[in-house]
Amino acid sequence: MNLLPPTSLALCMALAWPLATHAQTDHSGHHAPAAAVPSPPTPATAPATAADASTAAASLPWAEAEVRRIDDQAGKISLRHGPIANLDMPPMTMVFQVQDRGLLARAKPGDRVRFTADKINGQYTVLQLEPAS
Ligand SMILES: [Cu+2]
Repeated sequence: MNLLPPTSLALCMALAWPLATHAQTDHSGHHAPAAAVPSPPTPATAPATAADASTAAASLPWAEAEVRRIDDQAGKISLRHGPIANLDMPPMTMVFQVQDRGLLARAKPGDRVRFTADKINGQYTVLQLEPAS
């Protein structure tokens, strides 16, 4: 008579604890992956191709150039440019596409400018352009 209560209590505890811990780990195990994914390297590699055009512009290194020619109709600009780090390009004179033709209004032949450029759809394209100070 004296042994029953402790035993059933111990049994109760033994059953309750594992259940409680299982329920907790199952739960957090369910939520943890979804919440943890944004911080590991996954997002860093994902934007590589998709978000190139918009997000990359902000992080591209600026290069310097002198404007040689501007073709408003074709949306092209000829630049005698310095090294372009992200394109691994040495100084040269060449023609770029311009992503936004409004940029062409900000420069005229002979102007010193600074600009960012990237290869978009196989074409060297100016993304940002402003007068060099
Ligand atoms: Cu070039």
